[in-house]
Amino acid sequence: MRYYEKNVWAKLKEYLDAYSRFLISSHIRPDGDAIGSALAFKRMLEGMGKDVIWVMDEDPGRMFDRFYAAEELVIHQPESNDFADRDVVVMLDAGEWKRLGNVGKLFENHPGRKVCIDHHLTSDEFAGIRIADSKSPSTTVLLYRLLNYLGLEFTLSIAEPIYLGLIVDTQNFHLPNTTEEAHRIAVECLRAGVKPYQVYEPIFGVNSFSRLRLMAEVFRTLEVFFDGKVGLMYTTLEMFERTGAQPREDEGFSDLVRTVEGVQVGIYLREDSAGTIKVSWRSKGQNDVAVSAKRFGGGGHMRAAGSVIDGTLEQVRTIILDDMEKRVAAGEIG
Ligand SMILES: [Mn+2]
Repeated sequence: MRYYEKNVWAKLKEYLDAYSRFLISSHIRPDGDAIGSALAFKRMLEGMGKDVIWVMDEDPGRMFDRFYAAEELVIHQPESNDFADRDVVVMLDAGEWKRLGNVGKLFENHPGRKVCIDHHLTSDEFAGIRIADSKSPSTTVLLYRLLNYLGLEFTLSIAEPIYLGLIVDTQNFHLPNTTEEAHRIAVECLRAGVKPYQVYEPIFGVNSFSRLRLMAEVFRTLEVFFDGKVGLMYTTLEMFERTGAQPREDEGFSDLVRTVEGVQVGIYLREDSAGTIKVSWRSKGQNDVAVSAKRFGGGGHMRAAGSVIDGTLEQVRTIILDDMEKRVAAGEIG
């Protein structure tokens, strides 16, 4: 553990010692790290005798079924949940309230203490504790560090969600964010009883028929620009309808654009609703796409960032490509 973290862990421990009712959440369209960090944190706190409610803005989807029991999660109903009795609200794997969807508004206005544990570059300012390490491969790695700091037992029920966050955010230990620590924690997870195949299979080993049909559609839209340095593809509402794909079945499409030979920045646009486009940037090497995402009101990491932009697909495609054209010309992308 790096020494600078001792202070923040000590501050967090003060909260853990002083309070007993926690409300935790992680980002919308949750991935393995969002689910894994919430579950690991919840179970760690429960092991300490705390009362923890895990709330999400939406159902995480079937692919995460094996990782938690239905009663461990509350899906937020803005009309009926206010969680006023909670002492502390904790945002995991997200740095900005808006990344929690409607839960974010609830957290931002909540009278309780506020905590954020995250590894993204962008974050909201708020009074409370912010534990953010953008060099950490996953948020679950931060929770492993916390567990060690607190001297808690590394049980299978905590190890499995930590491993889940690790394999999803490093894409099975191959992205540049994969560190020695990531591998060391993986070893500890296996020692605690995690079966890698059982975690891998529901996440990476299964494609629905409708997802593969959607994939056939999205590849038809693939284009490259600026001497092949930038790749772009998109999906429309109509494609989802035609293929029967569910909203989350385009997971990983943005990463596929980046695999095109020569492409430095891969962009994936998804029409979320008429007039709202989700943009995902993925890059290689030193190409920083968080810069572009921030320019359009979004955020993320250097090599993986996103934003939601109002406009038609054609309008958003034009402004995103304009930005790329300027950045390629300025030597920022290449
Ligand atoms: Mn993450």
